[in-house]
Amino acid sequence: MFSRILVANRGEIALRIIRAAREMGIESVVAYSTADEGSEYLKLADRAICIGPGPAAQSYLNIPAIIAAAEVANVDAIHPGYGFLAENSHFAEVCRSCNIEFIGPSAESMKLLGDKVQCKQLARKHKVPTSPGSKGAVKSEEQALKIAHEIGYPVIVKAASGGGGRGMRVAHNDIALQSGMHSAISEAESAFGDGSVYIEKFLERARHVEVQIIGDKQGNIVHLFERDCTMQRRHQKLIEEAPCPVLDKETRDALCKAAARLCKAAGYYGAGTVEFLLDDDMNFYLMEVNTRVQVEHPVTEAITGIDIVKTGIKVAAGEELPFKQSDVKLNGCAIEARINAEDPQRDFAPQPGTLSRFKVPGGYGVRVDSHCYSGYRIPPNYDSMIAKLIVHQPTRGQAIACMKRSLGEMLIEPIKTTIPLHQRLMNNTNFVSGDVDIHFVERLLSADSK
Ligand code: MV4
Repeated sequence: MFSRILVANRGEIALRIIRAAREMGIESVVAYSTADEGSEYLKLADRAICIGPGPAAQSYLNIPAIIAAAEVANVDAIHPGYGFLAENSHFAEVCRSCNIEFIGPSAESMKLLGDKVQCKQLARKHKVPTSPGSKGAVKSEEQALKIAHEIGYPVIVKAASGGGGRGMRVAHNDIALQSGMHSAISEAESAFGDGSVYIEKFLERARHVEVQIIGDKQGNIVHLFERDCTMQRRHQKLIEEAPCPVLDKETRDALCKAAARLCKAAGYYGAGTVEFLLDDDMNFYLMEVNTRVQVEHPVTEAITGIDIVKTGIKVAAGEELPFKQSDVKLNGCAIEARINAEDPQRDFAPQPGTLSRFKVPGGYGVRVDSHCYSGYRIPPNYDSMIAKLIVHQPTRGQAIACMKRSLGEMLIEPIKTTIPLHQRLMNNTNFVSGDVDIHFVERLLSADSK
């Protein structure tokens, strides 16, 4: 096992990793930017090393600075958390070439799965359902129109190197497809330095359902069931829950097995997530694979009793998975609400500033993952998530009741947060009955302004 690891991230996920390391008897060294200087979570690590100024490009994305910190601290491994460098295969390669383990998959499987065209080809080869569309990258406008006429509108143009909704265009007709192709290509070129795009049938009413998987270097892959992340806005998830409330046993089994099969085919190890769209007829289609630990991993930890962060560290150190697929049992229902420092009244504008009061709920089945406290200053440089409130109860109805009670106890002052929106959603009849799709929150909010 590792003696010491570097945490190349900040905020709640840095704290999550520091805590896991401490419980495992591993020393943690946390890298931080000057914008995070003085933050309490830094004191919970064994050591904190400043890697640069506030802007992420000069600190949390600065590979030479992170490697220098890792060398100075003499760590055995680097945990990238999520965001920043977590899905950067070049970073994984650099770490390993410096004889520092990257806590995550191989650079090869990151590259393979991170390229959506290659990922989709691998999926088709292994009978993982995908939305009908181009077999590979689409090179010309004529080719795009031909495919659209074969599969029928609406279609979606996606960047091969995209993800999380970046570099996508939906088209309902030829004219929109022609302009959508051009804007998707130029957006992909400037954002990812790779202008390859592909086309598929656009599913109009679907849920976002994703499968947690974890693999070891011996080639074992286990799924930890699914999460439903349908409640999102502008590709930012708001609420995640496990299991998916509308899935039957047979579909769940097929979905989870398909995800594990795809990861096995990619030679995957570490924690990962296979994202799908699920339609009303219980058909599922691969969207993309996230080769990292995700924000919403705690709901899966709750329903399986498996610590995903600790298991990820163990497999990175070369240990075999300590459980088999048949050991993994789905227990109860868990819901996570992402508490963001945003003003819903001002189109969710970020709310940096100092928290005069930060009081979190507790009690049976309640978990709060946050690096915040009264007196904490939210820096303006990073994303606005300040806490995750996770509840776990035997049934979904009880989980919703527990979430309402917990949201009611949470006191965050003086800044605006997404708590009132969560309270509204927990009382929404469509959310409660499970009658929602990925556009639900945006439809609800746009109805407000009418
Ligand atoms: C889709 C889709 C419908 N049909 N693909 C969004 C992020 C990225 N992971 C892929 N995404 C989608 N892919 C097909 N074939 C719907 C989404 C999607 C979405 C699209 C437009 C506006 C909002 C959306 C929210 C979630 C998912």
